[in-house]
Amino acid sequence: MASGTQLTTAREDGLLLLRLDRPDKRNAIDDALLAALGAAVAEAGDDVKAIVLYGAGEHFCAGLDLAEHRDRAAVEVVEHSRGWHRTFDALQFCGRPVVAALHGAVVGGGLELALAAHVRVADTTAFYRLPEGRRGIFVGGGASVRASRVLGADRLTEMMLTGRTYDADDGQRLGLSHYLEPQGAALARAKALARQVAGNAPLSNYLMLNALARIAEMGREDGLFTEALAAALAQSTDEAREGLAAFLEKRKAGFEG
Ligand code: 1HE
Repeated sequence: MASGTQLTTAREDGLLLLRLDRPDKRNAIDDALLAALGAAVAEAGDDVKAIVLYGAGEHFCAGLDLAEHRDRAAVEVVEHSRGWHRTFDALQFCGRPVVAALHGAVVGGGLELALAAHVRVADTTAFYRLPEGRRGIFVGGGASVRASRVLGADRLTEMMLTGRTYDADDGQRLGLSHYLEPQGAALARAKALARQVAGNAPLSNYLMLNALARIAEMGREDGLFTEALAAALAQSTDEAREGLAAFLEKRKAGFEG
């Protein structure tokens, strides 16, 4: 287990565990924590098959560290926000499945971070809020894009205008989480799902992680054409032959990589 000042990393079978580790500050993200997250993702070696992201203490993450928030010129705010975008994009498109375990506050930039994960497992203590609109600021960590894709721009607008809180059941219903577990059980489920997903065929996983989000941004014709190319890539591999043979032979597929 390696402990930076704010992010603790550990390895467990092919999983890289990333724990936001500022529980006294509700895991608020300051520049150092953002940099540590980016570095941990960039330095993950080929032996990392999946990433599990979670928070220490009672909450997943309280978003931007407001103590570090100071008067910035507009151009500095743009640069700061673009830094969050780069880091969360690097996580989303790191080529490995990212599974987030959510509990307590999943708030502001914490929700933006969670939405960069591919699989989200919440426990019953999780709640979701975007308080930016009530604090006189705006989202800057990707919510306009990622939360809009999940909630729709209409619901996102209302959520930000009123600063309402969605509880764990709401979050599950709305797609902010994909799984809802009893209190304290999200991390174990997240690890189990990460192991399961990491066992898929590598190219098939790569395409799910990289092609689907991009195809969703394309026009219909381009999307369908790109899908056909991705299908051709996946279906002409040994892994596809193994996956289909395993189904027909009623056995578990064994993928390499
Ligand atoms: C913080 C932060 C923070 C807590 N930055 N220090 N995010 C927010 O507006 C959310 C602000 N936080 C909260 O609403 C609450 O803290 C929680 C609901 C998350 C948790 O409540 P609670 O009662 O468990 O904790 P607390 O007593 O409010 O806070 C405990 C300590 O954490 C306290 O510090 P202390 O030194 O007085 O003990 C808080 O100041 C500190 N703390 N949250 C700094 N966010 C790229 S743009 C992204 C834009 C945003 O994310 S804006 C949304 C920011």
